Amino acid sequence: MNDTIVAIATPPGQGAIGIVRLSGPGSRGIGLGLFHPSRKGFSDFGPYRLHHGQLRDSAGNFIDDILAAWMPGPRSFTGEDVLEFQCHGGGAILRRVVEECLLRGARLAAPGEFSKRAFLNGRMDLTQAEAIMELVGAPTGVAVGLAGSKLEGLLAQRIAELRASLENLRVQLCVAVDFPEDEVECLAPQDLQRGVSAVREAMAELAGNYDRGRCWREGALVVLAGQVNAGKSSLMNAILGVSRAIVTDIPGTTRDYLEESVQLDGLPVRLVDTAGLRASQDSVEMLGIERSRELMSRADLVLLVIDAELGPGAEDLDLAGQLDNLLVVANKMDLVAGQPGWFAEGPWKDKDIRPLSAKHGQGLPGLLGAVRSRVAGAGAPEPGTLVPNLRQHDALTRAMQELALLLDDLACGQPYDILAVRLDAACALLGEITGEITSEDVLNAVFDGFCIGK
Ligand SMILES: Nc1nc2c(ncn2[C@@H]2O[C@H](COP(=O)(O)OP(=O)(O)OP(=O)(O)O)[C@@H](O)[C@H]2O)c(=O)[nH]1
Ligand SMILES: [Mg+2]
Repeated sequence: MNDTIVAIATPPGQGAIGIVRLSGPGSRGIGLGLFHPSRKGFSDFGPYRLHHGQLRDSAGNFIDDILAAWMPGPRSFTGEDVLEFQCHGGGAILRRVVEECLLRGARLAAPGEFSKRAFLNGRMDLTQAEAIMELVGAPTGVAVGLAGSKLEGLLAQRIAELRASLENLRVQLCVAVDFPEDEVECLAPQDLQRGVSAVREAMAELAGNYDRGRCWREGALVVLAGQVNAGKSSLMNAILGVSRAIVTDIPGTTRDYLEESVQLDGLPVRLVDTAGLRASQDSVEMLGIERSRELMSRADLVLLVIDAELGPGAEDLDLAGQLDNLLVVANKMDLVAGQPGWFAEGPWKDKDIRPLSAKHGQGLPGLLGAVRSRVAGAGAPEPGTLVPNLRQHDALTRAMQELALLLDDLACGQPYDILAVRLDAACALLGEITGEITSEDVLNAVFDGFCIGK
């Protein structure tokens, strides 16, 4: 990390301002070489201030009129010397500034390299670094709040508390192992059992926020599926409020899937219309049906659209037997009088069936309410809820597994030194979440997902 990195920190396209960011020991020197101050008597960048001037190349050619912000380490984002040029926001200008920095010895930053340096220099833990990504990508205000709590370090704090509880138990175990003869206070098996169970429950609660929070963060995947001509595309259009998907009375109209984003009362949803299911010999249609099935397997919720007048077919029965995350939609209710007989038949009578007319809109608000409550349960997570991401959830789950094994071992009367190994493993997994204990692979996996300039 002895070199100086440079990147455009603002998104591509035109904007009022665009920022080029430098970090590393050469930042100041590179900046002074390019910068021509407008203030007389300027001799150097004063720290934590904005300096007005022009950037010029070595031949003295004008590049841009800018503000330079000088943030010497360690009190900077990366913990290193950081210089930012606030230029006019045009791609060619910004690329030109970066090129001039490269000519003066900087190196182009890798994706996420600024944040990685911030982490390695102890300016933030791994959960905070990940929170930057989540904050930038947040689709809704709720998602901004969830990312914000993590950026503030509240998740790291919670993990540290859990880890401290385990380490405390670990110390008491060691005392029992190391000084068995002494009269020092020794942890009784039932106290160990109680202590470990309490931490495990707290971890389970945290891990449980993952699924609920994920939908608010990334959007829930809701897939419209069912037999040909059931009215899936009509429902897609009705939900979107625009005629997005082609609707005809020809079975097999939709051949490839269509995805659109909508918000249901603040809940971000990725809504997908799929090719209708039927036995087909058409190779294109078969590929489409394969995609429909793949999407259903990943969906948070499948809306199984059934033509209420025709009733369910073999494909519908299959799906109803296979999928739990299913909401049955009885469409074309405008064509039937009263409740169709099949509602009360075997596989359907216990299902939540939503009557609808996609064509005329009756039943739509009720259906959307049901979708929202099926996907988001009790509603948006309260502000301050700590929602782990996939990586964090995975480490938590593995730590919980270690504790479950520990409790089994304890019940079998295994000696304390064996139990201590399990406690260590669980602590290490918690340390992986915040990055206190971590491998280069984990770090690369986290920071490679960032874009350049972050
Ligand atoms: N009467 C009535 N007709 C409907 C309703 N919904 C859809 N239809 C009609 O049913 C036919 C098929 O509708 P689509 O929305 O294309 O059906 P789909 O499920 O997308 O069909 P595929 O793409 O072929 O799988 C069209 O003629 C629609 O106008 C409804 O609620 N009532
Ligand atoms: Mg269709």
